[in-house]
Amino acid sequence: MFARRILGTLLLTSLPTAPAAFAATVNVTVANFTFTPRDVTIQPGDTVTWTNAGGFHNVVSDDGTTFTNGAPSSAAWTYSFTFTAAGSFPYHCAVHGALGGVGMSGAVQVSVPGDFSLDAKPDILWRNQATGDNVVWFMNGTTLNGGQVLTAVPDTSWTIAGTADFNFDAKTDILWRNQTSGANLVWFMNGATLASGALLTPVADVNWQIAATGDFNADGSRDILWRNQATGDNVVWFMSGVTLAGGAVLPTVADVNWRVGGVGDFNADGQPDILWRNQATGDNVVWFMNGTSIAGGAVLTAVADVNWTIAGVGDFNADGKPDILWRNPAAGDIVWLMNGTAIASGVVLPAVNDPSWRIGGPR
Ligand SMILES: [Ca+2]
Ligand SMILES: [Ca+2]
Ligand SMILES: [Ca+2]
Ligand SMILES: [Ca+2]
Ligand SMILES: [Cu+2]
Repeated sequence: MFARRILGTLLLTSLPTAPAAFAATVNVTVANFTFTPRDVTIQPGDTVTWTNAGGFHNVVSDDGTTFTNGAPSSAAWTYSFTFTAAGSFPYHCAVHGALGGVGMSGAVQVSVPGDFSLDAKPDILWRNQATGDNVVWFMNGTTLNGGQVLTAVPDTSWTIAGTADFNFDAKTDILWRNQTSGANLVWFMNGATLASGALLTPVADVNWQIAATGDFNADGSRDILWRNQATGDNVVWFMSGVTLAGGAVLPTVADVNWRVGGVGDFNADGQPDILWRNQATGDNVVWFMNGTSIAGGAVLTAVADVNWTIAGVGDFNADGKPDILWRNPAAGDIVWLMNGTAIASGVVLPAVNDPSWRIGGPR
């Protein structure tokens, strides 16, 4: 039924011409014998721009070939490089640093959020909220291509709240929130293997839920979007790795039927936008963000059947445009491959009818 409606929408809608993909830019300041921020985590297609704010410096990748701005200079130079491939790209200043993180050095980590198989494609992370089992589906685009059982977390107070790189190693980590104690935790992952972890600042009021993650202030650290499901308040935590470094209050959405479905750059301006779904009306809306300010918005195709929830946002077909993952335990799950805010096509995934299985990412 739902799939048929998607097809109908596809056939009846002439797709608008999408803007050229314009990915995010992260700025690094070069001054005081330091690159600031030293570590950044970005997605394929994103750009890093270095600006010399004082001193005799340059930028050269440790491998000597991927990128360099040329000879050291005390001019007020600016240099940009767009990272198309996933991976770790350490770099240094040839005058004041050296290979391997010595002296004046930094690193750019490029990864696809929600990628646990390290193929630069988002996978689907599942948690069973009845048993505490966790499983990742390795996806090849929208095709299920194997999977792996992760460490179980029998305490079902823990929910999976996000999937992104929080420790600057170009590998997606798992953000957890305990909906009883208010504790927050990141599992640092090595692919689909738990390597270590870190506690984040707790939030005792469990009306606050982690809605999604995204780099809202373009500093190369993934930030955390919170929504209070009692008051409708919305807040972004600006993170520095796993350290809370600041925050911003977003407009309140008092009607708590509106849930955040995910974060992605739906208008291709390089800034993460916020996808909303109203679980009473079935309406879907995107806020186009300028940092943490609303700069505009768009209405997406409504899905009147509120048994459908938005389970994640990720670029499943690697075209640089965020796609939308829908879950309905009664029907089977669907990926909307998006062209901006228009549905380009819909793909039906293998059905998981047990509603205890929740999708934890990509988000
Ligand atoms: Ca990581
Ligand atoms: Ca950030
Ligand atoms: Ca945007
Ligand atoms: Ca896509
Ligand atoms: Cu230098």
